[in-house]
Amino acid sequence: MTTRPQFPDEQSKSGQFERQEDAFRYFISSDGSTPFPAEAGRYHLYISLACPWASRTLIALKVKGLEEFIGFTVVDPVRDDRGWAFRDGPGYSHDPINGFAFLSEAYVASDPGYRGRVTVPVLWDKLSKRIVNNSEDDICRMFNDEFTSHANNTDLFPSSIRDEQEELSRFIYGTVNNGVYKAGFATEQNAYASACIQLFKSLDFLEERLSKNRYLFGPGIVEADWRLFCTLIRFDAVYHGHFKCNIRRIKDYSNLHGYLLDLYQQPGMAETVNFEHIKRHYYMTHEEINPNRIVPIGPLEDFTAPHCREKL
Ligand SMILES: N[C@@H](CCC(=O)N[C@@H](CS)C(=O)NCC(=O)O)C(=O)O
Repeated sequence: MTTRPQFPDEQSKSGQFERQEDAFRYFISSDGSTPFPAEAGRYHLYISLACPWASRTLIALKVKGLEEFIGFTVVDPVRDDRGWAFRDGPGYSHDPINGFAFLSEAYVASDPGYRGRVTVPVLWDKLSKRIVNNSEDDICRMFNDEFTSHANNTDLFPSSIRDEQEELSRFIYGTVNNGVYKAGFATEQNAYASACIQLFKSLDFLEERLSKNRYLFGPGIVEADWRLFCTLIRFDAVYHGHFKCNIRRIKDYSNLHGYLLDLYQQPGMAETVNFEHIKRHYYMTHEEINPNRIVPIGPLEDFTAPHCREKL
């Protein structure tokens, strides 16, 4: 039996979830080589604190010290059939830049014929009044490389590990970040099982890798770490139950769990995590998976506990 898919246009015949491509891929440049120069105060980020992809851009913004130069607005975590909306509530707000009621207005303003899914994150250009980019990978890269006159010199993409980081990031994206969605949005038992098994194989591999090094590439935190963090922090609260990724919890992995606490305790990072938004979003928005929209109370977790990773 095939169940109803969350996104019918992104479902293969064998029940696999196949994510749409990001639609807007313009680049901001520090040297004026593109129509979008890296000017302070010109760009604005629309995000959801529930979303792992969007949260990664907020993390990059903070890690690079760009908050003063690029503002951000958080959408209502609960999405209905009108898509992401701007409303005032705890941790989210109306849109102070354009007064949009729905994020779809930003997509239509940028491409009146846009027919795809309206997703976060969105990087908006206040001057040309359009979306520059809605790919979190591109946005993190631009924050790291292009705002050279404004950002600090933390390097999330060191050139010394360029190829290895790209390879590991692809692997984390395919089997972990998107792996939980492939399991959760599968509409056939086999599609679910293969995504779930691959996900845990990858977690086992990362657990082993993190037994030797404090972070994925040694003593310094890079983009691949934040990419993994965004899935790990949501794992026990939503992916384990809601997406049925329940072979183990992150709590059951000693290295991954310590690593997760360590990253959470980095300056400013706890502010990027909002479990109210995370749990309400997933459990209340995906009605195909959770029709009664009940949001679980647990799990009880203390991300401020000692992580004991300094010794590595
Ligand atoms: N850009 C990301 C995907 C971004 C994304 O799917 N964000 C979700 C939130 S977690 C979203 O906005 N979904 C809106 C929708 O499904 O209608 C990618 O290519 O992997």
